[in-house]
Amino acid sequence: MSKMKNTIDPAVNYLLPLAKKAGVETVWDRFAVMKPQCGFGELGVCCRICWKGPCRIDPFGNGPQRGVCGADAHTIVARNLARMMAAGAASHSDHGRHIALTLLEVGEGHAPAYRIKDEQKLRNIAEKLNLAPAGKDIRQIAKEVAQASLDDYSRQKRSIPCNWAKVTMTAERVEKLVDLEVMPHNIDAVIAEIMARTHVGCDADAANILLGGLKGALADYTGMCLSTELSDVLFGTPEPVVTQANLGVLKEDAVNIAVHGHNPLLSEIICDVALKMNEEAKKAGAKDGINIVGICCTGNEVMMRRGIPLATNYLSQEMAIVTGAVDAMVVDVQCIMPALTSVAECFHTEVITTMPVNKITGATHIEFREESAVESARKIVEVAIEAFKRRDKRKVNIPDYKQTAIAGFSAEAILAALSKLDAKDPLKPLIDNIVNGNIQGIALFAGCNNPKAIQDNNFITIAKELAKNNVLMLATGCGAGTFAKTGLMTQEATEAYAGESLKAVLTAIGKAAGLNGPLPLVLHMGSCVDNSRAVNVAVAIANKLGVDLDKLPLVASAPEFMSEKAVAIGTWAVTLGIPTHIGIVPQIMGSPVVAEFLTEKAKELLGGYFIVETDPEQAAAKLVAAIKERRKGLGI
Ligand code: SF4
Ligand code: MSK
Repeated sequence: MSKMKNTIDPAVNYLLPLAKKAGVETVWDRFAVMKPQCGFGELGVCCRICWKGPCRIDPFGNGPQRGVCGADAHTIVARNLARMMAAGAASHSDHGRHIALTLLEVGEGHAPAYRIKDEQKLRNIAEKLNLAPAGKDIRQIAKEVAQASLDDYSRQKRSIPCNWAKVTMTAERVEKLVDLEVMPHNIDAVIAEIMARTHVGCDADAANILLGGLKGALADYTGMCLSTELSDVLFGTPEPVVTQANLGVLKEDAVNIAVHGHNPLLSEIICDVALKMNEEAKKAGAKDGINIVGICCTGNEVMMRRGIPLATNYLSQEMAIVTGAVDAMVVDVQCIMPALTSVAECFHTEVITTMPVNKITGATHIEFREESAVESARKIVEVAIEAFKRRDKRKVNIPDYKQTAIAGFSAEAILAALSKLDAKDPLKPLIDNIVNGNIQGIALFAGCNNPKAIQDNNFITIAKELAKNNVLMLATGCGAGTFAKTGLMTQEATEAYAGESLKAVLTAIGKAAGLNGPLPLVLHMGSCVDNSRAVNVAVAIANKLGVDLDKLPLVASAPEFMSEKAVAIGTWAVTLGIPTHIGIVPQIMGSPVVAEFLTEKAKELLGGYFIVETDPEQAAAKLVAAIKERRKGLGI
């Protein structure tokens, strides 16, 4: 039997044999020895919620059909799933809280490392949140916006929806979600409610638990919206920028610092400080000074705002260290493999953790605090320079693979490009082209990599197929990393893969916007939290057409997802009315009730629904069919 390929990334394929030779264990090695993975876990029918368990339900009906307390497969699967949504919401929303608190500090005149970079955006947000910003001092507005955002973590009145959820959806969707009682009033309370209702002896009705889960997913959405928008205020709203992606962006003659994780509060300051420490790096023998590169979503954050090259995405983070050229890998929160420190043992790389809630055994911990951000960043860069001095040149193997990538298509940047075609009504050219069929629909690619799929392959296969079918594509997270690494975020990719009518539209917009050719085939919208940017665009279109999101020819796909955050994102996409494809079999199949709820009942209730398809070609066909169905519904 032939072994399944691990990846289609040429840089990773170059490095894997070197890792093996050096005795470095990778994510793929660990995945291989984990197989066969537990069948009960795969189906979601294992319960460890109390210590009368663990209990597991026999999926074939021969063994136990209830846990010791009497919970059946449906209850167990629904509880496990809802808890994943709560964890996803907690992660994104904690990130959001961190940003909102920093904005408050800036408004109060503390946190000297930060400032308001996009005043206009702050004013627009204040308008949106009905804070009457006219005539107010910008720092006062910052305080009020921060406070209105933090209210979404503390409101006790259940009848008042979260500010950010309410102002970022269509009015019809808000009403629907309020009626269904899934609209969050307080992010933290909703997460706590999920944990409470899934405690032993509580909610045992699968559908009711799932509704609780939807509320948790919407809490995730809320945290994500405020996180994205307030990050733009502090660090600037992304605009298109040309950069490069894949491990070939590492430089042999530079101190290479990889920033990895999610929160721009840290990486932005490191970038600022590193610029000023180039001379110190040169004195240490690095003739090219300091080279910052990004990994995962921190990579997306600094790529779209600063044009910092992206080294790689989730699954190949260890490979960055295997190049032997990374002097420091600086991590904050989420999606950081604990294995990094073991890989680093074979090299000179310093893995530096920075957050009090995120330490890794074997890493150097340099705590990062907003009030002393510059000092921490300086210390981190100094450690990287010291590590560079210890670098073993014989171990350096930088793969000669990198691609051009155009990043930074925020909703504002897309509207700005469109306004060159119609200054008064920027959405009109886009909507006209959707209505006349030149653009058949819009697809948002999101989510991670997962060793259960060949790395990057699902993303690329589906995208090429959708391009042929004239679907406009947006991407975030590690999916965006995939497209950046593989050259699909370029004008050349549009020429090569877009269907004729899509190509004509992308060319018309690109030329009007002053590019010497079309827009890239896949538009880079940012990190995981930036999925809300795609919702901004979709809601603007829906409002203009006078319909809700569940009528638009809009689909989402997370073809290689793995994280709890991705579970939450996929679920809020469905809850907002979007058909959402997942390319990894979800751990819910042990309950036909849960599976049916998410793939069928959700459609009746919310308009959105999950499409589960592991074959990328079939998945593309199903996404195109979903778009066609929506077009038919609109009579276009
Ligand atoms: Fe078993 Fe019920 Fe405890 Fe779950 S909650 S471990 S099913 S006894
Ligand atoms: S980092 S959640 S692997 S997208 Fe946002 Fe990538 Fe998924 Fe993490």
